[in-house]
Amino acid sequence: MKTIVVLNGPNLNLLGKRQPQIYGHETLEDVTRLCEAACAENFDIRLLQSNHEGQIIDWIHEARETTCGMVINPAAFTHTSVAILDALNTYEPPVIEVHISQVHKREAFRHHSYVSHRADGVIAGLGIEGYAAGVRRICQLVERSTEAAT
Ligand code: DHK
Repeated sequence: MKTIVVLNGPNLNLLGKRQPQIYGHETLEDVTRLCEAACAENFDIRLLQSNHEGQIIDWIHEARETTCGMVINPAAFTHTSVAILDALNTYEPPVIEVHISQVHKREAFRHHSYVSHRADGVIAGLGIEGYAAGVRRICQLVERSTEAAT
């Protein structure tokens, strides 16, 4: 099994309850189910969420050795964290950045992303369906690179 890590930043533990007019009514458990349904055979999903920047950085470091790709919604850390960008720059497999909301239609401070300096793809505004699209893309990239190596 190849593991795809789905990392979530601050306040996403409240998904479904928090500003549902922006983030929807679905929960992080729904995101897990969606990601599991989206991933190809021989892949599994490890979904993690933390409100703490250092914890997310530690998980990125751990993921270097244990995962084949990453879908990350860094939430507010997207717009503030050089430290998460630096951690992602130590991670070699593909990275897809996801935002549930269409951040470019929102406040100007949400328009810049440090994580986009590293991400191989960026998805915004598809609701939680964006995570599934991210997982499908990781599977495709990993399968292509496996084929190219054989
Ligand atoms: C989630 C957050 O918590 C915000 O801080 C970001 C992102 C947008 C999202 O759309 O998933 O600005």
